[in-house]
Amino acid sequence: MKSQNKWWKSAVIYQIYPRSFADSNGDGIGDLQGIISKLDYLENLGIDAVWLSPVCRSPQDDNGYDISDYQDIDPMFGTLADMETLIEEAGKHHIRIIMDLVLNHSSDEHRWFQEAKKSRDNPYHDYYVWRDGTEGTFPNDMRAAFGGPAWEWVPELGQYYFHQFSVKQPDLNWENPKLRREIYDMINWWIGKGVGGFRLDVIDQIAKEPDKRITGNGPRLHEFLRELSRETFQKADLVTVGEAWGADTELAKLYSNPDNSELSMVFQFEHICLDQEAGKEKWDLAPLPFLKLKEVFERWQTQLYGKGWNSLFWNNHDLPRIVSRWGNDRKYRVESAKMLAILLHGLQGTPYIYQGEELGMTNVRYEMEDYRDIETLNLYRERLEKGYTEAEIMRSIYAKSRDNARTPMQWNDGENAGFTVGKPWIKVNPNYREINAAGQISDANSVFGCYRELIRLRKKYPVYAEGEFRMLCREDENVFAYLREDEEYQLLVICNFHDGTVQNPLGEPDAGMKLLVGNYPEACRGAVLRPYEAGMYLLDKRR
Ligand code: TEU
Ligand code: CA
Repeated sequence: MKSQNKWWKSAVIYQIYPRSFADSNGDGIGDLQGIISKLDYLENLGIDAVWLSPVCRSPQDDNGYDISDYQDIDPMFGTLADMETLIEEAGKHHIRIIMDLVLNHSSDEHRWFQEAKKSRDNPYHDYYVWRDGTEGTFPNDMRAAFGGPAWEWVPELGQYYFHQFSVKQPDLNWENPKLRREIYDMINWWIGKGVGGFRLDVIDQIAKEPDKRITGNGPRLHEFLRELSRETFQKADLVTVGEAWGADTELAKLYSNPDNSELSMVFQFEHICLDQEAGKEKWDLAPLPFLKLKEVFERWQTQLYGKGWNSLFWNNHDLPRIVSRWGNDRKYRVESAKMLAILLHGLQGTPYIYQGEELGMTNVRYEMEDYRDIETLNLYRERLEKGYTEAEIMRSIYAKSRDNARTPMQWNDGENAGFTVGKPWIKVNPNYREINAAGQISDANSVFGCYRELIRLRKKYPVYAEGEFRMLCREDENVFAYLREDEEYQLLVICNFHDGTVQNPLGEPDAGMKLLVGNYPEACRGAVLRPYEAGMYLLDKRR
Protein backbone atom coordinates (compact mmCIF):
# COMPACT_ATOMS: atom_id res chain seq x y z
CA MET A 1 0.00 0.00 0.00
CA LYS A 2 1.34 3.44 -0.96
CA SER A 3 2.15 5.54 2.06
CA GLN A 4 -0.21 8.36 1.07
CA ASN A 5 -3.09 6.01 1.74
CA LYS A 6 -2.35 6.07 5.43
CA TRP A 7 -3.58 9.31 6.92
CA TRP A 8 -1.04 9.25 9.73
CA LYS A 9 1.90 9.35 7.31
CA SER A 10 1.36 13.03 6.65
CA ALA A 11 -0.15 13.81 10.04
CA VAL A 12 1.22 15.75 12.99
CA ILE A 13 0.14 14.57 16.42
CA TYR A 14 -0.13 16.74 19.52
CA GLN A 15 0.24 15.25 22.98
CA ILE A 16 -1.90 16.52 25.81
CA TYR A 17 -1.13 15.75 29.43
CA PRO A 18 -4.69 16.34 30.61
CA ARG A 19 -4.00 17.29 34.22
CA SER A 20 -1.74 20.14 33.10
CA PHE A 21 -3.51 21.41 29.99
CA ALA A 22 -6.62 23.42 30.92
CA ASP A 23 -8.81 23.40 34.03
CA SER A 24 -12.49 24.15 33.40
CA ASN A 25 -13.89 23.97 36.94
CA GLY A 26 -11.30 25.62 39.15
CA ASP A 27 -10.17 22.56 41.10
CA GLY A 28 -6.61 23.15 39.90
CA ILE A 29 -6.51 20.05 37.70
CA GLY A 30 -6.88 20.07 33.94
CA ASP A 31 -9.87 18.16 32.56
CA LEU A 32 -11.77 17.08 29.44
CA GLN A 33 -13.99 20.18 29.29
CA GLY A 34 -10.79 22.20 29.48
CA ILE A 35 -9.48 20.39 26.41
CA ILE A 36 -12.78 20.92 24.59
CA SER A 37 -12.47 24.66 25.25
CA LYS A 38 -9.07 24.68 23.50
CA LEU A 39 -10.01 22.88 20.29
CA ASP A 40 -9.96 26.15 18.33
CA TYR A 41 -6.38 26.69 19.46
CA LEU A 42 -5.42 23.21 18.32
CA GLU A 43 -7.16 23.55 14.97
CA ASN A 44 -5.38 26.85 14.44
CA LEU A 45 -2.04 25.14 15.10
CA GLY A 46 -3.08 22.66 12.43
CA ILE A 47 -2.52 19.30 14.11
CA ASP A 48 -4.40 16.19 12.95
CA ALA A 49 -4.73 14.22 16.16
CA VAL A 50 -4.37 14.55 19.89
CA TRP A 51 -2.75 11.84 22.00
CA LEU A 52 -4.27 12.09 25.46
CA SER A 53 -2.24 10.76 28.35
CA PRO A 54 -4.48 8.44 30.43
CA VAL A 55 -7.86 9.78 31.52
CA CYS A 56 -9.35 6.48 32.72
CA ARG A 57 -10.35 5.88 36.30
CA SER A 58 -7.25 5.75 38.46
CA PRO A 59 -6.03 6.29 42.03
CA GLN A 60 -3.38 8.55 40.35
CA ASP A 61 -0.38 6.97 42.02
CA ASP A 62 1.47 7.53 38.73
CA ASN A 63 -0.77 10.28 37.31
CA GLY A 64 -3.19 7.93 35.58
CA TYR A 65 -0.69 5.33 34.34
CA ASP A 66 -2.22 3.14 37.05
CA ILE A 67 -5.69 2.35 35.71
CA SER A 68 -8.42 0.92 37.93
CA ASP A 69 -11.15 0.92 35.26
CA TYR A 70 -10.29 0.93 31.56
CA GLN A 71 -13.88 1.68 30.56
CA ASP A 72 -14.60 4.72 32.63
CA ILE A 73 -13.23 8.24 32.95
CA ASP A 74 -11.67 9.43 36.17
CA PRO A 75 -14.04 11.91 37.87
CA MET A 76 -11.07 14.27 38.16
CA PHE A 77 -11.16 14.64 34.37
CA GLY A 78 -14.92 14.45 33.84
CA THR A 79 -17.32 11.74 32.72
CA LEU A 80 -17.66 9.24 29.93
CA ALA A 81 -20.17 11.64 28.38
CA ASP A 82 -17.48 14.36 28.38
CA MET A 83 -15.16 11.95 26.61
CA GLU A 84 -17.79 11.25 23.97
CA THR A 85 -18.32 14.98 23.55
CA LEU A 86 -14.58 15.50 23.19
CA ILE A 87 -14.34 12.86 20.44
CA GLU A 88 -17.28 14.40 18.61
CA GLU A 89 -16.24 18.04 18.99
CA ALA A 90 -12.66 17.27 18.07
CA GLY A 91 -13.98 15.60 14.92
CA LYS A 92 -15.66 18.85 13.95
CA HIS A 93 -12.23 20.49 14.24
CA HIS A 94 -10.69 17.73 12.04
CA ILE A 95 -8.86 16.31 15.03
CA ARG A 96 -8.81 12.63 16.00
CA ILE A 97 -8.44 11.51 19.59
CA ILE A 98 -5.76 8.96 20.43
CA MET A 99 -6.05 7.20 23.77
CA ASP A 100 -3.23 5.99 25.96
CA LEU A 101 -3.50 2.25 26.61
CA VAL A 102 -1.66 1.04 29.67
CA LEU A 103 -1.60 -2.71 29.10
CA ASN A 104 1.56 -3.81 30.86
CA HIS A 105 0.07 -3.25 34.31
CA SER A 106 -3.10 -2.10 35.99
CA SER A 107 -3.70 -0.35 39.27
CA ASP A 108 -3.75 -2.55 42.37
CA GLU A 109 -7.21 -1.02 42.87
CA HIS A 110 -8.49 -2.54 39.65
CA ARG A 111 -11.30 -5.06 40.27
CA TRP A 112 -9.16 -7.77 38.64
CA PHE A 113 -6.40 -7.30 41.19
CA GLN A 114 -8.80 -7.02 44.11
CA GLU A 115 -10.17 -10.41 43.07
CA ALA A 116 -6.75 -11.85 42.22
CA LYS A 117 -5.41 -11.38 45.72
CA LYS A 118 -8.37 -13.08 47.39
CA SER A 119 -7.12 -16.60 46.78
CA ARG A 120 -4.85 -18.63 44.55
CA ASP A 121 -7.82 -20.23 42.81
CA ASN A 122 -9.77 -17.05 42.17
CA PRO A 123 -10.48 -16.81 38.41
CA TYR A 124 -8.59 -13.50 38.26
CA HIS A 125 -5.52 -14.71 40.14
CA ASP A 126 -3.76 -15.63 36.92
CA TYR A 127 -4.32 -12.15 35.42
CA TYR A 128 -1.18 -11.10 37.32
CA VAL A 129 2.32 -12.45 37.80
CA TRP A 130 2.79 -14.34 41.08
CA ARG A 131 5.64 -16.32 42.61
CA ASP A 132 5.65 -18.39 45.79
CA GLY A 133 8.07 -17.49 48.52
CA THR A 134 8.56 -16.61 52.12
CA GLU A 135 8.30 -13.15 53.53
CA GLY A 136 11.55 -11.24 53.15
CA THR A 137 13.10 -13.62 50.62
CA PHE A 138 12.34 -12.19 47.20
CA PRO A 139 12.02 -14.52 44.18
CA ASN A 140 15.01 -12.63 42.75
CA ASP A 141 16.72 -9.27 43.04
CA MET A 142 14.90 -7.45 40.23
CA ARG A 143 14.19 -3.76 40.87
CA ALA A 144 11.21 -1.62 39.99
CA ALA A 145 11.58 1.41 37.69
CA PHE A 146 10.54 3.85 40.42
CA GLY A 147 12.87 2.33 43.03
CA GLY A 148 12.66 -0.61 45.44
CA PRO A 149 12.21 -4.32 44.70
CA ALA A 150 10.04 -5.47 41.77
CA TRP A 151 8.27 -7.92 44.10
CA GLU A 152 5.59 -7.23 46.68
CA TRP A 153 4.55 -9.70 49.38
CA VAL A 154 0.87 -10.59 49.87
CA PRO A 155 0.69 -12.39 53.23
CA GLU A 156 -2.84 -13.77 52.70
CA LEU A 157 -1.61 -15.74 49.68
CA GLY A 158 1.96 -16.44 50.74
CA GLN A 159 2.99 -15.07 47.36
CA TYR A 160 4.76 -12.16 45.75
CA TYR A 161 3.41 -10.23 42.80
CA PHE A 162 5.64 -8.72 40.15
CA HIS A 163 5.62 -4.98 39.37
CA GLN A 164 8.02 -3.24 36.97
CA PHE A 165 6.79 0.19 38.08
CA SER A 166 5.29 1.25 41.45
CA VAL A 167 3.85 -1.20 44.03
CA LYS A 168 0.46 0.12 43.00
CA GLN A 169 1.07 -0.98 39.39
CA PRO A 170 1.00 -4.81 39.41
CA ASP A 171 2.11 -6.33 36.08
CA LEU A 172 -0.54 -8.04 33.98
CA ASN A 173 0.10 -11.61 32.88
CA TRP A 174 -0.06 -11.68 29.08
CA GLU A 175 0.54 -15.45 29.10
CA ASN A 176 -3.10 -15.79 30.11
CA PRO A 177 -5.40 -15.91 27.03
CA LYS A 178 -8.42 -14.90 29.13
CA LEU A 179 -6.74 -11.66 30.13
CA ARG A 180 -5.75 -10.99 26.53
CA ARG A 181 -9.34 -11.53 25.36
CA GLU A 182 -10.61 -9.15 28.02
CA ILE A 183 -8.13 -6.49 26.88
CA TYR A 184 -9.18 -6.88 23.22
CA ASP A 185 -12.84 -6.50 24.12
CA MET A 186 -12.05 -3.31 26.02
CA ILE A 187 -10.05 -1.88 23.09
CA ASN A 188 -12.84 -2.71 20.64
CA TRP A 189 -15.28 -0.92 22.92
CA TRP A 190 -13.14 2.24 22.64
CA ILE A 191 -12.83 1.80 18.87
CA GLY A 192 -16.63 1.70 18.81
CA LYS A 193 -16.63 5.09 20.54
CA GLY A 194 -14.81 6.57 17.57
CA VAL A 195 -11.26 7.07 18.83
CA GLY A 196 -8.62 7.65 16.15
CA GLY A 197 -5.98 5.39 17.59
CA PHE A 198 -3.89 4.37 20.56
CA ARG A 199 -0.54 4.99 22.15
CA LEU A 200 0.59 1.83 23.93
CA ASP A 201 2.45 2.40 27.17
CA VAL A 202 5.68 0.38 27.65
CA ILE A 203 4.39 -2.15 25.14
CA ASP A 204 7.79 -3.84 24.80
CA GLN A 205 7.54 -4.97 28.41
CA ILE A 206 4.30 -6.97 28.26
CA ALA A 207 6.01 -10.29 27.44
CA LYS A 208 8.16 -10.26 30.56
CA GLU A 209 9.65 -13.43 31.99
CA PRO A 210 10.83 -12.45 35.44
CA ASP A 211 12.32 -15.86 36.24
CA LYS A 212 14.79 -15.20 33.46
CA ARG A 213 15.05 -11.52 34.44
CA ILE A 214 13.49 -10.58 31.12
CA THR A 215 11.48 -7.37 31.09
CA GLY A 216 11.69 -5.79 27.61
CA ASN A 217 11.55 -7.73 24.31
CA GLY A 218 10.38 -11.04 25.80
CA PRO A 219 10.30 -14.08 23.49
CA ARG A 220 6.54 -13.92 22.91
CA LEU A 221 6.30 -10.13 22.43
CA HIS A 222 5.67 -10.02 18.69
CA GLU A 223 3.35 -13.01 18.84
CA PHE A 224 1.24 -11.09 21.39
CA LEU A 225 1.37 -7.91 19.32
CA ARG A 226 0.22 -9.61 16.13
CA GLU A 227 -2.69 -11.17 17.96
CA LEU A 228 -3.56 -7.86 19.59
CA SER A 229 -3.44 -6.06 16.25
CA ARG A 230 -5.49 -8.72 14.44
CA GLU A 231 -8.18 -8.76 17.11
CA THR A 232 -8.50 -4.99 17.40
CA PHE A 233 -6.61 -2.31 15.44
CA GLN A 234 -6.75 -3.93 12.03
CA LYS A 235 -10.52 -3.65 11.98
CA ALA A 236 -10.41 0.14 11.79
CA ASP A 237 -8.36 2.94 10.22
CA LEU A 238 -6.32 3.75 13.29
CA VAL A 239 -2.89 5.04 14.17
CA THR A 240 -1.07 2.99 16.77
CA VAL A 241 2.22 3.91 18.40
CA GLY A 242 3.98 1.71 20.89
CA GLU A 243 6.35 3.01 23.52
CA ALA A 244 9.44 0.83 23.12
CA TRP A 245 12.53 1.84 25.08
CA GLY A 246 14.20 -1.37 23.98
CA ALA A 247 13.67 -1.03 20.22
CA ASP A 248 16.54 -0.94 17.76
CA THR A 249 15.99 -0.44 14.02
CA GLU A 250 15.56 -4.18 13.37
CA LEU A 251 12.85 -4.48 16.01
CA ALA A 252 11.24 -1.26 14.83
CA LYS A 253 10.85 -2.78 11.37
CA LEU A 254 8.93 -5.65 12.92
CA TYR A 255 6.71 -3.36 14.98
CA SER A 256 5.99 -0.99 12.10
CA ASN A 257 6.00 -3.46 9.23
CA PRO A 258 4.06 -1.86 6.34
CA ASP A 259 1.98 -5.05 6.15
CA ASN A 260 0.17 -3.61 9.18
CA SER A 261 0.56 -6.82 11.19
CA GLU A 262 1.60 -5.03 14.39
CA LEU A 263 1.57 -1.24 14.90
CA SER A 264 1.89 1.93 12.82
CA MET A 265 5.13 2.94 14.55
CA VAL A 266 7.01 2.98 17.82
CA PHE A 267 8.54 5.60 20.04
CA GLN A 268 12.20 4.63 20.32
CA PHE A 269 14.53 6.48 22.67
CA GLU A 270 18.01 6.09 21.29
CA HIS A 271 18.47 9.85 20.75
CA ILE A 272 16.86 10.61 24.10
CA CYS A 273 19.38 8.49 26.04
CA LEU A 274 22.50 10.13 24.58
CA ASP A 275 23.09 12.74 27.28
CA GLN A 276 23.66 10.35 30.15
CA GLU A 277 26.69 8.37 31.32
CA ALA A 278 26.96 5.05 29.49
CA GLY A 279 25.42 2.17 31.41
CA LYS A 280 24.02 4.48 34.09
CA GLU A 281 20.72 6.21 34.76
CA LYS A 282 19.26 9.27 33.10
CA TRP A 283 20.12 11.23 36.27
CA ASP A 284 23.83 10.67 35.60
CA LEU A 285 24.28 13.61 33.29
CA ALA A 286 26.66 13.79 30.37
CA PRO A 287 27.01 16.36 27.58
CA LEU A 288 25.19 15.55 24.33
CA PRO A 289 27.56 13.87 21.86
CA PHE A 290 26.49 15.78 18.75
CA LEU A 291 28.09 13.52 16.14
CA LYS A 292 26.43 10.54 17.78
CA LEU A 293 23.07 12.32 17.64
CA LYS A 294 23.53 12.77 13.91
CA GLU A 295 24.55 9.14 13.49
CA VAL A 296 21.45 7.94 15.37
CA PHE A 297 19.06 10.02 13.27
CA GLU A 298 20.74 8.99 10.03
CA ARG A 299 20.55 5.31 10.93
CA TRP A 300 16.84 5.45 11.83
CA GLN A 301 15.98 7.54 8.78
CA THR A 302 17.77 5.28 6.31
CA GLN A 303 17.09 1.86 7.79
CA LEU A 304 13.34 2.29 8.13
CA TYR A 305 12.93 3.85 4.69
CA GLY A 306 10.30 1.77 2.87
CA LYS A 307 10.48 -0.91 5.56
CA GLY A 308 8.83 0.69 8.54
CA TRP A 309 7.84 4.06 9.90
CA ASN A 310 9.47 6.49 12.33
CA SER A 311 7.92 8.59 15.04
CA LEU A 312 9.65 11.96 15.47
CA PHE A 313 9.78 13.60 18.87
CA TRP A 314 11.91 15.62 21.25
CA ASN A 315 9.46 15.75 24.11
CA ASN A 316 6.76 13.97 26.04
CA HIS A 317 5.35 13.97 29.57
CA ASP A 318 8.39 12.02 30.86
CA LEU A 319 11.11 14.16 29.29
CA PRO A 320 12.68 17.52 30.03
CA ARG A 321 11.83 20.42 27.71
CA ILE A 322 13.98 20.26 24.56
CA VAL A 323 14.78 23.99 24.41
CA SER A 324 16.30 23.77 27.90
CA ARG A 325 17.90 20.43 27.19
CA TRP A 326 19.66 20.83 23.83
CA GLY A 327 18.94 24.44 22.97
CA ASN A 328 19.53 27.62 24.96
CA ASP A 329 16.49 28.64 27.01
CA ARG A 330 17.80 32.11 27.86
CA LYS A 331 19.64 34.15 25.25
CA TYR A 332 18.53 32.13 22.20
CA ARG A 333 15.29 30.60 23.43
CA VAL A 334 13.25 31.52 20.37
CA GLU A 335 16.01 30.80 17.85
CA SER A 336 16.98 27.45 19.34
CA ALA A 337 13.38 26.30 19.88
CA LYS A 338 12.71 26.98 16.19
CA MET A 339 15.96 25.34 15.09
CA LEU A 340 15.02 22.15 16.95
CA ALA A 341 11.54 22.24 15.40
CA ILE A 342 12.90 22.74 11.87
CA LEU A 343 15.44 19.95 12.31
CA LEU A 344 12.81 17.43 13.43
CA HIS A 345 9.95 18.43 11.17
CA GLY A 346 11.89 17.94 7.95
CA LEU A 347 12.52 14.26 8.70
CA GLN A 348 10.51 11.26 7.55
CA GLY A 349 8.02 9.96 10.09
CA THR A 350 5.12 11.24 12.13
CA PRO A 351 6.06 14.28 14.23
CA TYR A 352 4.72 14.59 17.77
CA ILE A 353 4.47 17.94 19.55
CA TYR A 354 4.15 17.91 23.33
CA GLN A 355 1.92 20.62 24.82
CA GLY A 356 3.84 23.86 25.27
CA GLU A 357 6.67 22.77 22.99
CA GLU A 358 5.04 24.90 20.28
CA LEU A 359 5.51 27.92 22.60
CA GLY A 360 9.10 27.13 23.52
CA MET A 361 8.17 26.33 27.12
CA THR A 362 11.18 25.59 29.34
CA ASN A 363 12.29 23.45 32.30
CA VAL A 364 11.68 24.60 35.87
CA ARG A 365 13.70 24.77 39.07
CA TYR A 366 11.49 24.17 42.07
CA GLU A 367 12.10 23.75 45.77
CA MET A 368 11.93 20.04 46.52
CA GLU A 369 8.53 20.41 48.20
CA ASP A 370 7.02 21.65 44.93
CA TYR A 371 7.82 18.50 42.94
CA ARG A 372 4.96 16.01 42.49
CA ASP A 373 6.26 13.15 40.35
CA ILE A 374 6.63 9.77 42.04
CA GLU A 375 9.84 9.05 40.11
CA THR A 376 11.43 12.36 41.18
CA LEU A 377 10.37 11.98 44.83
CA ASN A 378 11.72 8.42 45.04
CA LEU A 379 14.97 9.36 43.30
CA TYR A 380 15.55 12.20 45.77
CA ARG A 381 15.07 9.91 48.76
CA GLU A 382 17.10 7.08 47.28
CA ARG A 383 20.11 9.20 46.33
CA LEU A 384 20.17 11.02 49.67
CA GLU A 385 20.35 7.61 51.36
CA LYS A 386 23.16 6.59 49.03
CA GLY A 387 25.16 9.65 50.11
CA TYR A 388 24.80 11.96 47.11
CA THR A 389 24.83 15.64 48.07
CA GLU A 390 21.66 17.71 47.89
CA ALA A 391 23.29 19.88 45.20
CA GLU A 392 24.15 16.90 43.00
CA ILE A 393 20.64 15.52 43.26
CA MET A 394 19.01 18.85 42.48
CA ARG A 395 21.23 19.26 39.43
CA SER A 396 19.90 15.95 38.09
CA ILE A 397 16.32 16.85 38.94
CA TYR A 398 16.54 20.26 37.26
CA ALA A 399 17.88 18.58 34.15
CA LYS A 400 15.74 15.45 33.95
CA SER A 401 12.73 15.46 36.29
CA ARG A 402 9.50 14.48 34.57
CA ASP A 403 7.87 17.48 36.26
CA ASN A 404 9.73 19.75 33.81
CA ALA A 405 7.14 18.64 31.27
CA ARG A 406 4.21 18.65 33.65
CA THR A 407 3.99 22.29 34.69
CA PRO A 408 0.71 23.89 33.62
CA MET A 409 0.24 24.95 30.01
CA GLN A 410 0.99 28.67 29.68
CA TRP A 411 -2.06 30.21 28.02
CA ASN A 412 -1.65 33.89 28.90
CA ASP A 413 0.07 36.30 31.30
CA GLY A 414 -2.81 36.33 33.78
CA GLU A 415 -2.86 34.55 37.11
CA ASN A 416 -1.66 30.92 36.92
CA ALA A 417 -0.96 31.47 33.25
CA GLY A 418 -4.67 31.15 32.53
CA PHE A 419 -4.49 27.43 33.33
CA THR A 420 -6.85 27.55 36.31
CA VAL A 421 -8.77 30.03 38.45
CA GLY A 422 -8.03 27.79 41.44
CA LYS A 423 -4.78 26.54 42.95
CA PRO A 424 -2.85 24.50 40.38
CA TRP A 425 -1.93 20.92 41.40
CA ILE A 426 1.65 21.76 40.47
CA LYS A 427 3.18 25.23 40.36
CA VAL A 428 3.17 27.24 37.17
CA ASN A 429 6.58 27.98 35.65
CA PRO A 430 7.30 31.58 36.75
CA ASN A 431 8.30 32.55 33.20
CA TYR A 432 4.67 32.43 32.01
CA ARG A 433 4.50 36.23 31.78
CA GLU A 434 6.99 36.16 28.89
CA ILE A 435 6.17 32.74 27.44
CA ASN A 436 2.49 32.13 26.73
CA ALA A 437 0.10 31.28 23.93
CA ALA A 438 -1.75 34.61 23.88
CA GLY A 439 1.48 36.44 23.10
CA GLN A 440 2.32 34.13 20.19
CA ILE A 441 -0.74 32.98 18.26
CA SER A 442 -1.05 36.01 16.08
CA ASP A 443 2.69 36.52 15.63
CA ALA A 444 4.06 34.68 12.60
CA ASN A 445 7.58 35.13 13.97
CA SER A 446 6.85 33.34 17.23
CA VAL A 447 7.79 29.76 18.06
CA PHE A 448 4.10 28.95 17.64
CA GLY A 449 4.13 30.54 14.19
CA CYS A 450 7.10 28.38 13.21
CA TYR A 451 5.41 25.14 14.32
CA ARG A 452 2.23 26.15 12.56
CA GLU A 453 4.11 26.73 9.33
CA LEU A 454 5.99 23.42 9.59
CA ILE A 455 2.69 21.57 10.02
CA ARG A 456 1.19 23.32 7.03
CA LEU A 457 4.17 22.47 4.84
CA ARG A 458 4.05 18.77 5.72
CA LYS A 459 0.49 18.65 4.46
CA LYS A 460 1.29 20.57 1.32
CA TYR A 461 4.33 18.70 -0.03
CA PRO A 462 4.47 14.90 -0.24
CA VAL A 463 8.27 15.03 -0.06
CA TYR A 464 7.95 15.30 3.75
CA ALA A 465 6.21 11.94 3.99
CA GLU A 466 7.87 10.16 1.09
CA GLY A 467 11.20 11.70 0.22
CA GLU A 468 14.38 9.74 0.63
CA PHE A 469 16.79 10.98 3.31
CA ARG A 470 20.42 11.88 2.77
CA MET A 471 22.69 13.19 5.52
CA LEU A 472 25.02 16.04 4.57
CA CYS A 473 28.36 17.08 6.10
CA ARG A 474 28.29 14.09 8.44
CA GLU A 475 31.56 15.03 10.16
CA ASP A 476 30.70 18.66 10.89
CA GLU A 477 30.79 19.24 14.64
CA ASN A 478 28.17 22.02 14.68
CA VAL A 479 25.84 21.70 11.75
CA PHE A 480 23.04 19.19 11.24
CA ALA A 481 22.09 19.23 7.56
CA TYR A 482 20.20 16.84 5.34
CA LEU A 483 18.29 16.44 2.10
CA ARG A 484 14.92 14.85 1.43
CA GLU A 485 14.10 14.05 -2.15
CA ASP A 486 11.32 12.65 -4.31
CA GLU A 487 10.62 12.92 -8.03
CA GLU A 488 9.35 16.48 -7.82
CA TYR A 489 11.15 18.15 -4.98
CA GLN A 490 14.35 18.45 -3.07
CA LEU A 491 14.09 19.64 0.50
CA LEU A 492 17.21 20.96 2.24
CA VAL A 493 17.48 21.47 5.99
CA ILE A 494 20.50 23.25 7.53
CA CYS A 495 20.72 23.71 11.30
CA ASN A 496 23.46 25.26 13.36
CA PHE A 497 23.24 23.33 16.63
CA HIS A 498 25.80 25.61 18.25
CA ASP A 499 25.60 28.66 20.53
CA GLY A 500 27.90 30.73 18.34
CA THR A 501 28.49 31.70 14.73
CA VAL A 502 29.99 28.91 12.61
CA GLN A 503 31.15 28.35 9.04
CA ASN A 504 28.38 27.09 6.80
CA PRO A 505 29.91 23.85 5.48
CA LEU A 506 27.49 23.80 2.55
CA GLY A 507 28.08 27.32 1.40
CA GLU A 508 25.25 29.29 -0.09
CA PRO A 509 22.21 27.19 -1.12
CA ASP A 510 21.49 26.86 -4.83
CA ALA A 511 19.72 29.86 -6.38
CA GLY A 512 16.67 27.72 -7.20
CA MET A 513 16.28 26.79 -3.54
CA LYS A 514 13.41 28.72 -2.01
CA LEU A 515 13.51 29.41 1.72
CA LEU A 516 10.38 27.90 3.32
CA VAL A 517 11.11 28.50 7.00
CA GLY A 518 13.96 30.02 8.91
CA ASN A 519 14.60 31.44 12.34
CA TYR A 520 16.27 34.78 11.63
CA PRO A 521 14.59 37.76 9.99
CA GLU A 522 16.67 37.46 6.84
CA ALA A 523 17.47 34.10 5.32
CA CYS A 524 20.81 32.42 5.84
CA ARG A 525 22.43 32.52 2.44
CA GLY A 526 26.02 33.24 3.24
CA ALA A 527 29.22 31.63 4.36
CA VAL A 528 28.38 31.75 8.06
CA LEU A 529 25.49 30.56 10.20
CA ARG A 530 24.45 32.63 13.20
CA PRO A 531 23.81 31.04 16.65
CA TYR A 532 21.24 28.25 16.19
CA GLU A 533 20.46 29.50 12.72
CA ALA A 534 18.25 27.11 10.77
CA GLY A 535 16.75 27.12 7.33
CA MET A 536 14.48 24.80 5.39
CA TYR A 537 14.65 25.17 1.59
CA LEU A 538 12.71 23.71 -1.28
CA LEU A 539 13.77 23.11 -4.85
CA ASP A 540 11.05 22.37 -7.38
CA LYS A 541 12.84 20.04 -9.78
CA ARG A 542 10.28 20.47 -12.54
CA ARG A 543 11.10 24.11 -13.01
O1 TEU B 1 7.00 5.27 30.80
C1 TEU B 1 7.88 4.18 30.66
C2 TEU B 1 9.10 4.24 31.40
O2 TEU B 1 9.90 3.34 31.30
C3 TEU B 1 9.32 5.40 32.31
O3 TEU B 1 9.49 4.93 33.59
C4 TEU B 1 10.49 6.12 31.87
O4 TEU B 1 11.59 5.26 31.90
C5 TEU B 1 10.75 7.25 32.79
O5 TEU B 1 9.65 8.07 32.85
C6 TEU B 1 11.89 8.06 32.28
O6 TEU B 1 12.61 8.40 33.41
C7 TEU B 1 5.65 5.02 30.69
C8 TEU B 1 4.90 6.32 30.86
O7 TEU B 1 5.22 7.19 29.80
C9 TEU B 1 5.21 6.89 32.20
O8 TEU B 1 4.63 8.14 32.40
C10 TEU B 1 4.70 5.90 33.22
O9 TEU B 1 5.06 6.33 34.51
C11 TEU B 1 5.26 4.50 32.99
O10 TEU B 1 5.19 4.09 31.63
C12 TEU B 1 4.48 3.49 33.78
O11 TEU B 1 3.21 3.33 33.24
CA1 CA C 1 -10.60 20.52 36.74
